[in-house]
Amino acid sequence: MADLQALANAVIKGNQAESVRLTKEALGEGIGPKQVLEDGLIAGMGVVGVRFKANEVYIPEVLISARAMKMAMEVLEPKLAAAGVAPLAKALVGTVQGDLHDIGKNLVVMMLKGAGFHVEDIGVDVKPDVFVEKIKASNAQIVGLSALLTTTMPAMDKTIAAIRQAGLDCKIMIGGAPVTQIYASKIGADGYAADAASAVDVAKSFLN
Ligand code: B1M
Repeated sequence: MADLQALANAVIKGNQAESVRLTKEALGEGIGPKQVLEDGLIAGMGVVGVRFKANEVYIPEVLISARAMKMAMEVLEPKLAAAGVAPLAKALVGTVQGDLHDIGKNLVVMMLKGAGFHVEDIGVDVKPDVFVEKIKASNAQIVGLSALLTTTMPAMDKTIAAIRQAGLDCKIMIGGAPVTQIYASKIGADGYAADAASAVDVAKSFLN
């Protein structure tokens, strides 16, 4: 009998083979893909997020768990689509113009995916008009901007202005080492997250 707690534990431990095996086993036994996702994979990544925030695990462990989740998702995704299971929301995440740092942004992408969001990663050095174009194309409800340089923080301001100017109906969250809640409020962002796990909390708060 498939054990979704064991699947969650496999994700927590970052055990790719076991995550894939248990996902296949659960589906094979007729457990619905939504339940496998929520009680297995998302439950596991949720624990990783809580431990990361509490400094009980660090970036390498998060990356390893996210990799295990990704492998299992490859098995699960077609079944979710066939069952008509919708993601929590569509999110689009990028590093702003002039900035090439992407390690933190990639973590945010992984944690959001791990929490059940559909995420489009539009890369680094993204110009404001490209954000606008991609949001229009994807209908993303949540947009995440990352910046690691004090010199690229103003690009966040410009990007938010361009998104608002285009009249797009989306919530915008920002983050990155030099960014603060004070700055987020100043430039009109809807939310700020200090780390990748908190980015999930902020994204979920936008859903209410
Ligand atoms: Co750069 N760099 N770098 N660098 N680099 C810093 C950021 C710096 C602090 C180093 C230093 O001087 N001590 C400094 C910035 C100083 C400043 O602006 N105040 C700096 C500089 C100056 C530069 C260059 C200008 C150096 C040069 O060429 N003279 C240059 C700029 C290039 C450019 O972007 N145009 C540059 C280049 C690079 C590399 C390419 C070599 C490389 C980036 C590789 C890559 O990302 N693929 C690099 C790196 C690795 C760093 C350090 C060492 C590490 C950054 C990192 O990945 N941290 C960094 C010094 C440091 O932090 N110790 C430094 C780990 C990552 C997980 O953390 O990105 O903060 P972080 O993400 C966190 C949170 O911030 C948050 O969640 C993440 C995880 O919890 N978060 C979000 C991030 N984005 C978020 C978005 C959200 C929410 C939360 O919502 C959407």
